[in-house]
Amino acid sequence: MKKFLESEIPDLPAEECLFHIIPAPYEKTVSYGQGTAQGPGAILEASYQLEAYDGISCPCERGIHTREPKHSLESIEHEVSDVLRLGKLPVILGGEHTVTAAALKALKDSGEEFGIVQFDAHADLRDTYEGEKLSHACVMRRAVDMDIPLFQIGVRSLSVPEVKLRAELGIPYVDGYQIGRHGIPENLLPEGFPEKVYVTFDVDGLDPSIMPSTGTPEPGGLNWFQAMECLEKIVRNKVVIGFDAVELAPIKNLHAPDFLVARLIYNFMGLIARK
Ligand SMILES: [Mn+2]
Repeated sequence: MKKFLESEIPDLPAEECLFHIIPAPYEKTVSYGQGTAQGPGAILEASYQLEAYDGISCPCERGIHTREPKHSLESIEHEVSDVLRLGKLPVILGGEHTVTAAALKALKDSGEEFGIVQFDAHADLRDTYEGEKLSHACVMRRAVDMDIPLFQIGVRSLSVPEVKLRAELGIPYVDGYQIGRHGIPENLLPEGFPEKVYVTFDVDGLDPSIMPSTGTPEPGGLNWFQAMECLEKIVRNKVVIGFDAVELAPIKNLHAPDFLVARLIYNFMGLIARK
């Protein structure tokens, strides 16, 4: 696999790089379209087309180190732990959404107090899915089980038990239709949300018109500028301790969505690096 932005970045030793990319081509429980195992490779390949200058600055000057791909949840967790030990910022490239559970476990074990901001079309709050507890459709439920505060952005597909669970636990959210009608709220995250946040970006949170390359697309998602506005607001008010981009299932000969994810990651790095 290629390295993120390898064509442009200064050659810094790994331990000096702020961002540590962990490719996680894990795909076990995908329910509809397949192909997320090809996600990390496609993102890294597309990153070759990025410019070092993101429009405002050169985030790559802070160092981007791409690690070897990790294929199991255990090895992903181990890798994230290692990045955290170095005091650096893990960036996980999925793979199905389940990989987030591995990252959260590593963060939790490191003793970090944090909340999760989830971009997604789906709530992912089912207790089990097709008999599986560690499924992409259950990943945020596992976070709730770990007592990690959760905020959901762009959701528009939920089961009735998920709606009930949200109400029962008071899980805060700004759903797809709210964003469609009113845009991004001035104060995005609720008051009292943890100071440190992990951001999990399921690409199906975006509208299928710009993100067709995903297994379970849903109409009514975020557009590019809405996604950027959310990321800006998160970085402005919180400390991002890690993030992932998951569920990209590349479509052959359709490069725009792959490039979109590479660009989204790089812009997010820019916001973090400039803070
Ligand atoms: Mn998801």
